[in-house]
Amino acid sequence: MRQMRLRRLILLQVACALGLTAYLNLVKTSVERKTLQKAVRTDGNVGFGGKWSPPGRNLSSTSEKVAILVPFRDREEHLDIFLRHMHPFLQRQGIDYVIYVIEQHGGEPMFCKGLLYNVGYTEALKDDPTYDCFILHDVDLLPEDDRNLYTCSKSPLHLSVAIDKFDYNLPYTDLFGGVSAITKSHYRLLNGYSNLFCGWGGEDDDMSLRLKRHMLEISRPEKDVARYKMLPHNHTKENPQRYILLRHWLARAMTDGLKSLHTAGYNVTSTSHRELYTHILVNISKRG
Ligand code: NGS
Repeated sequence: MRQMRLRRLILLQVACALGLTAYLNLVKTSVERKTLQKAVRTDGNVGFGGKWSPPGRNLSSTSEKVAILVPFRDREEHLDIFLRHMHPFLQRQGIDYVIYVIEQHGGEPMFCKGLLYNVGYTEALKDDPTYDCFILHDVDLLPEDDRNLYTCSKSPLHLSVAIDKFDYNLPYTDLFGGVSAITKSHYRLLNGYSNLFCGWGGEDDDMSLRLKRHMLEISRPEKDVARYKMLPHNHTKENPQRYILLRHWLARAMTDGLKSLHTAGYNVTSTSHRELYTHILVNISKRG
């Protein structure tokens, strides 16, 4: 209490020196900072399984339901930072969301991100068929600006436009990797991701070609809003097959994806509701 009075007194003294406009700005900043601190502590409001809805939302509400899909393997320290950053961020935006972490285990040594997205999409819809929007999210990317809204639009959205690793510049126009938002119907129309890309690189470029095929243009928020910090990590093993796979993308686009998921050599080991996320554990057997 004493501290608050002291802070108000200091603010008033500064106000005399700076004038009324500057004083109002100072108060605004101080209020915003407090709101932020409060929001950072909202983890406690997250429902089991990493679910949250804006207060006052009821069953008849028409607001969009968003599933955040995060493919994952062996990056516990990233996941922890990611979850503690994302829950307050999404709640400040008033998004009705659930975070799904789709974890790979089993005999396949390479990380199969596209397949994990397809499994995440399918399992999330089993969990709740009313999702309208899917956010495809790397675990090592943290959004920096609350104005970068995690909702879907008519066109597929590429949200991670400006990453610190690339000096906040987009590396190339067709990039769809990192963080993207896509509606349920577009994801189905595109036949999801290819299941064949295991190891770093290419699965997002293959998806980008699928978008082109369906004349779906990638939309992007402004560069000064769509800013991300990338958590440091060792380079993931590259996929040596990626350029060969990309060369034949069109021949695979209709079949390889959601439609061939049942033959993709995986099974869901368990689905559990953890404190800050819904965990989908996926066994992927070694590819031929
Ligand atoms: C391209 C990769 C994409 C990747 C992008 C950015 O070269 O899959 O770099 O990567 N394409 C191929 O390898 C064919 S990043 O440094 O952000 O991980 O998304």
